[in-house]
Parts: sequence; C-alpha cells; structure tokens
Amino acid sequence: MRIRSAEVLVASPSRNFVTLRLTTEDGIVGLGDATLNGRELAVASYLRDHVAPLLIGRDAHRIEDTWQFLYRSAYWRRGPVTMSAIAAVDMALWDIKGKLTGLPVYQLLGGASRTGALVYAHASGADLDDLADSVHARIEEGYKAIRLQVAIPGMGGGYGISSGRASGGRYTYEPAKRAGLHVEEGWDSSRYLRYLPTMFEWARAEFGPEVMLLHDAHHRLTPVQAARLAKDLEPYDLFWLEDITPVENQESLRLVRQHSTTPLAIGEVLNSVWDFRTLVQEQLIDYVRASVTHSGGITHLKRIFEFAGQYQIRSGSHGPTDISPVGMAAALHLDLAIHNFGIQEHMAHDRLTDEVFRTGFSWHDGAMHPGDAPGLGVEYDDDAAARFPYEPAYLPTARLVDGTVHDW
Ligand code: GCO
Ligand code: MG
Repeated sequence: MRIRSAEVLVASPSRNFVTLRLTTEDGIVGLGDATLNGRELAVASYLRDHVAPLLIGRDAHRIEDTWQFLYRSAYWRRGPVTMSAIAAVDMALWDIKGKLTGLPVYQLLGGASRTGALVYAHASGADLDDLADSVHARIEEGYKAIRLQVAIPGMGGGYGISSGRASGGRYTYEPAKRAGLHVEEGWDSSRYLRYLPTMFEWARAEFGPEVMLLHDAHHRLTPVQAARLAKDLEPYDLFWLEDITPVENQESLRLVRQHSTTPLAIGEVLNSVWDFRTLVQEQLIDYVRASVTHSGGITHLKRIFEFAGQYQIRSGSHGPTDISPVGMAAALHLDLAIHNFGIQEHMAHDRLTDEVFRTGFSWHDGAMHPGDAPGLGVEYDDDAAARFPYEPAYLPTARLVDGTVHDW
C-alpha cells in the first residue's frame, strides 16, 4: 500500500492549524496534526520541502520503520519542529492503517483500557466573581476537572485568562494573539505567590471537595518560590500544579519535592522520551504533559508514557486549542489504550475550527471518547478551510515590573 501524495494544509479557522494529508495509491486518506503555535510555517516547510518527497512511494503500513527513518536519517535530532513534523506523519499513518483494517486506532493500540478519557477544562476570570461564572459554566457542561487561572490583583495584564466571552457566551482563553505581533503582559511573582493560595481557598469553599482542580504556572517561578507555592497549596488538594519552574532545569524539582506533596505535571515543551529521563527516573513529577503533536506522534508518545508508567507516573496529555482536532483525536485513542492514563486536557475548539475538522467525539460523565469510526475518526473539509487563510499570530511575552523579559 504505497503513499501517492503528501499535502501540507495550512488554515486559520479562528487560529492557525497545520495538517498533513497522506493519500495512498488506493485513495485511502490519513490526517496528521503538525501545528506548532506561533511557529507554524517552520513545520509546514519541514514537511513540504524535506519530508513529503521522501514519503512518496513508501509503504504506508510501515509506521515504526517510517518513524525511525525520519528520526535517524535527518541526523539532526529532537526539537519541536522536527518532532511535530514526524508526529504528523505518524498520526496520518495510524489513520490510514485504521481505515485499511476497518478499526478505530485505539483498537490497533491494544484496545480500550477504560470507557472514556477523563478530561479537564479551563476556567478563568478577571476576578473571583468572573472566575465563579466560568467554573459554573464548565460544571454545567459536565466537566469534573477544571484548571483555574485568575488575574492577579495589582499585576496588570491577564496571564492565563480569557479576554472576554466569545461567540455563544463561552469563556474562551486563547493565548496566541493575532492583533499586533508582540503582545506583552506584566508579571510579578511576589503578588502571584501571595494571591494564589487565597484563590484556591476561595475555590474549595465555593465549589466543594469533589471537583478536581488544577493550575498552570507556565514556568515562571524559581525553585524556592515553586517549593513555597506547592507547599502553600497543599491544603486545597490540587489534582496537579503544572510547569512550576522552567523545565530546562529538571533538578530544581528536587527542592519542590522535599517540601510538598502537591502533585506536579511537566512536559508540554518537551518532545522526546530522552527529555524526560531525569524527571521520570527521579520521580520528580506525577504527570507527563507531552503532546501527541509535538512529541513524535502516537508511536513516540506511547513510548514516553510507557517509560513513565514504570515509575508510577501517569499521562496528562497536552490538549489546548493549538492541538488540532486531529491531534486531539490521536491523543484520545492513546488515552483509551494505555494503562497509566491520568487525565487529558480539553480546551474546546471554536465553532469555526469545527467547520473545518469534523470529529465523532462523544462525552459521558466528564470523560471523552474518540468514536468508533475506522482510523482517527476526523475529516477535513477543504472548502471550509479555503475560507480561512493563514494569519500570523504569536504567543505573548511576559515582562517583570522593571521590564525584564520573563518566561511566558
Ligand atoms: C496548557 C498550555 C497552553 C500553552 C499553549 C502554548 O497547559 O494548555 O500551557 O496554555 O500556553 O499551548 O501554545
Ligand atoms: Mg500548560
């Protein structure tokens, strides 16, 4: 079953997405997500200019061999651009294999280990009242786990919060900004460290003990600040605290571990199993945040999760809006199949995105299921996509009070 064509599709239905479409000689189509937020065209070029010519004529059945070929033959290894490009090829090949066999991908991965993948949603607010409205909306939608972000009083700017209610009254948070290429936000770690425990104390009083609560610190704290925050949040029983320090310095998590039992999640900016060695072998984290789109696809993310599973660390796949519905489907198939599943992030896509990508996702009791269509179960509508050409968009920059660039 030879690959006949490899097309790179770039569209912006409310945000940019890069999608790879492989078609076999028999006309079987496979889709893969290659979206790298704010650097989309780099992956599009990597695929179009360097990978697509190598795929034509290859056997679509040979998923592992193609993965190893793309990874090893490039000589240059790892990194988000390379690993997102390989991821897209990998997802598209699993999609094709599913369609060829008539099975949903999770069946090819060993079958379902659970009835659905527990997902968490985002709630955010400009203040606590606003946050309460956002949390209630998520609870009404059926979510059992919710990530809370709130504007920090006196800090200026709105890290991690929605800029308003988008169409249909939904509170949406979309970090990549189209207007103006360099949006800047203020950051003050002291105010944040003082306010966050207050916010979680309020949240537990307001929403009770059952709802699973999460928070993302986006790599902004020093090791000692991180240890203090994790310790201060202990009474509020977080499901996890995410990206508490910059991930480049993995040893800094040792200090946090010495002071707190708040569960930690890290890894959305990492992209290979080798990047997780210290974090996993020293059991410095509880959840792996890698994404199927940026970590070499289903084949490689499965490898990362299985490595983590040897150390009682569970999965927590990255699933913001910059993971396309194709990436989300791939993540859900893997979530169903692996043993050490923890939770799946689900930041619902906009209505316009849903016009381009048609999914068969279903919901039950705070969990998602990818559906039983053969392959990944996502279709791409070229006519709808043609209405949404690429638009440059960038993630914001955080600056400290004195103007110093900080981690975003
Ligand atoms: C998350 C992430 C996102 C990222 C975004 C960057 O936990 O969902 O931190 O909010 O900022 O994916 O592209
Ligand atoms: Mg995050």
